[in-house]
Amino acid sequence: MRLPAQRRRAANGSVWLKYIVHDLTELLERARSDIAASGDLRSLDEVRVRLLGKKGAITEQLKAVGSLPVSERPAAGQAINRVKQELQSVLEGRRAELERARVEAQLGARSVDMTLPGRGQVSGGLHPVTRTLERLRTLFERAGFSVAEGPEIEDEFHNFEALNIPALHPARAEHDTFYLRNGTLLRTHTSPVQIRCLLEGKLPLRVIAPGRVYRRDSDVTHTPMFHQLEALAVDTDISFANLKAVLHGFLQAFFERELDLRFRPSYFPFTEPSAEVDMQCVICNGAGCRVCSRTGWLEILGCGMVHPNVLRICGVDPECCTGYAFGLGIDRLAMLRYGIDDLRLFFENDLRFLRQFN
Ligand code: 2U9
Repeated sequence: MRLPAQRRRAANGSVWLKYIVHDLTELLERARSDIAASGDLRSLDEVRVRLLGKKGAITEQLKAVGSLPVSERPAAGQAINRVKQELQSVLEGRRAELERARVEAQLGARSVDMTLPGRGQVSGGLHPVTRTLERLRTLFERAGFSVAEGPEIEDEFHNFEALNIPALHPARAEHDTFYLRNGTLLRTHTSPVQIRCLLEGKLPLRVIAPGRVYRRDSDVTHTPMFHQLEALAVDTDISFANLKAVLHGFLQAFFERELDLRFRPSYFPFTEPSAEVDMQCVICNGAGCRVCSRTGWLEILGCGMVHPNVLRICGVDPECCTGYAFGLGIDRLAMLRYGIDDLRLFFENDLRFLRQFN
């Protein structure tokens, strides 16, 4: 079919210049080939606008129908609309094709290899000192001790005086105390916790007090904060023999082997008699090595019978009750158990070190 009035208008350079053709069949063919040649959604849309847009070739054809003789108008209108519908469907088909290709290209570029192992979650673990503390807790609870806690900021009475260390007593200097304001201080040992237990007045008492303690001390074997565990048993018939038996049983359970102990007389203001305890070296089994300075023995804890003055200050009559006490460094036990030779490793938070305990 011939097309109406196009040539004239095309000479003005309108967008449908490209589609100036002699009949609709030719227009349809050209449009089909342009649609097929559109390589992406954007160029396809340009073709759509050239055909069906406000000034598109088809739209102009429809507008020009009015200039035909009345008798020819219906047939021309129907023919143009058929072509319009055909083009709309071809455009939609190509649009869907290009859209699919775009999605596939995107998926291809960001391909996911489902066979790769997942990243997973790195699970944390307990710090070796915490693990050691938990182990100590379990062992002592099994032996009938309860666990007590108390403040890390203390006063001089609970930290010193009640422990038979009055003001100006030389032992105060040994403790290298961090003094705070208003007569408070960072506790230098966990003994004030047991003092508070005794002051509560409930006997018999079998208690352990683990926790952080603070001293102005820093070198290869000392850190300003370290972890201590102290134990206290007070009852009507407590003897040094009980103390020895409990210590022997505890150390053998902790290190999971038979161990010899030796008690050397010592002095602490809060116990009398007092002793320092060495155990057979767990590294060389007593043969002598670098860790035990070739002696075969490791200094492991201090102990003694609670000084009568301490009992009296806490309202316990030393004539009817006796008690034993001992104290040890948890960090040192952890070092021996895990074979660590530098105390500072526990406090540097180096993940390469800590992950070994997960
Ligand atoms: C009360 C009565 C007595 C606690 C004791 C020790 C001996 C001792 C040290 C071991 C290594 C501290 O961590 S360390 O530096 N401790 O030698 N501690 S007897 O005696 C007490 C505690 C509380 C009421």
